[in-house]
Amino acid sequence: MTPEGLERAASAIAGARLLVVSTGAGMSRESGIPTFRDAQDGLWARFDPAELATERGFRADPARVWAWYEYRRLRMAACAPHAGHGALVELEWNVPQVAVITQNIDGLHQRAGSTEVLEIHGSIHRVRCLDCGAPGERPDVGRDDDDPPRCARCGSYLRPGVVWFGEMLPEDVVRRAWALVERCEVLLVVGTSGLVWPAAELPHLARRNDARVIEVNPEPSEVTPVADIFLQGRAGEVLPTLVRAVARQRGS
Ligand code: BJW
Ligand code: ZN
Repeated sequence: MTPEGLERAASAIAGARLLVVSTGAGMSRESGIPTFRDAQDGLWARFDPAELATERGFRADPARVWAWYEYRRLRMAACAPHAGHGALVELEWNVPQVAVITQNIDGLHQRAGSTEVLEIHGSIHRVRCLDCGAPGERPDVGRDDDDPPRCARCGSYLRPGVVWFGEMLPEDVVRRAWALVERCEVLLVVGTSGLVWPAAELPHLARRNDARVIEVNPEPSEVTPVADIFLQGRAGEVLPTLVRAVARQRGS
C-alpha cells in the first residue's frame, strides 16, 4: 500500500454518499477462518468442492457434508471479528450510507456491528429443507444420529443455508445488492479472488456505472485489473489505516 494510493482511496471514500463494500473469504482470514483457494491452507486444497459444496454431493453423502458444515460452523462461532471488521463499522460515522455485500457465510460483519449486510452466499447459521425449502431449526441438544436433522414439514433432510455451486443466489438479496452497486460512488472490494460468479461481476458493474473501485488484498487477484486503486495488504491492517485517513480528510 503506497501513501499516495491510501490518500487517493481515502479521498474517494470521504466524498462518497454511498459506499459499497464487497467482501470475500480473505476478510475473515485474520479471524482464523481459512479461505478457499489458498494453495497451503485453503479449504479447496484439502477438500473437493464437488463433494462438499454441491447439492449432488450432499445427496450422495448427507452425513459427511452435514458433519463438515457443523465442524466449520462451530469453529466460526469460536472466532471473533478483527480490527478490519471494526474499521468498516467506523466508516459508517464518516459516510452517509455504507452497505456490505459479503460472500462470507460466517456472520462476522453483523457481529462486528455493521448495519446493512447482504449475504449473497447465505449463512452457515441458518438451515433449510433440502426438498421443500422451508426454513428449519437446528436441534441444539447433542444428537447421536450422524444423519442431518429432518424437516418438520416434509421429513426430508435439513441442509446448511448456504449457496452451493450450480445454485441460484437468493433473488431478493441479489436484486438489492446489484441495485446498490449500480448507485454507489465507490466500491471497496476486500479479500476475494474474484473467481466465483456472479459475485465477480460486481467490480465490473461498478466501473460501468462510473464508480471508483478500490481493492484491498495482500495478493493481486482477478479484481486487480478492474480496480482504480489497489491497496496491497491484509484487511486487518489496511482497513483501520484507510478509515483513519478518511476521518482525517473529513476533519473528524
Ligand atoms: C486476504 C487476506 C487478508 C487472504 N486480507 N485478503 C460464469 C463463468 C464461469 C463460471 C460460472 C459462471 N456463472 C456461474 C458459474 C459457476 C460457478 C462459478 O463461479 N464457478 C467458478 C469457480 C468458475 N458459480 C455458481 O455456481 C454460483 N451460482 C450461479 O451462478 O447460479 C446460476 C447458475 C445456476 C446453474 C448453472 C449455471 C449458473 C454459485 C456460487 C456459490 C459459491 N459457493 C461457495 C461455497 C459457500 C459455502 C461454503 O462456504 O461451503 O462460496 S464456493 C466459495 O467461493 C465460497 C466463497 O464465497 C466463494 C468465493 O471465494 P472467495 O471469497 O473469493 O475466496 P478465495 O479463497 O477464492 O479468495 C480469498 C482471497 O482473499 C484471495 O484473493 C487472497 O489473496 C485474499 N486474502 N488473506 C485480505 N488477510
Ligand atoms: Zn421440507
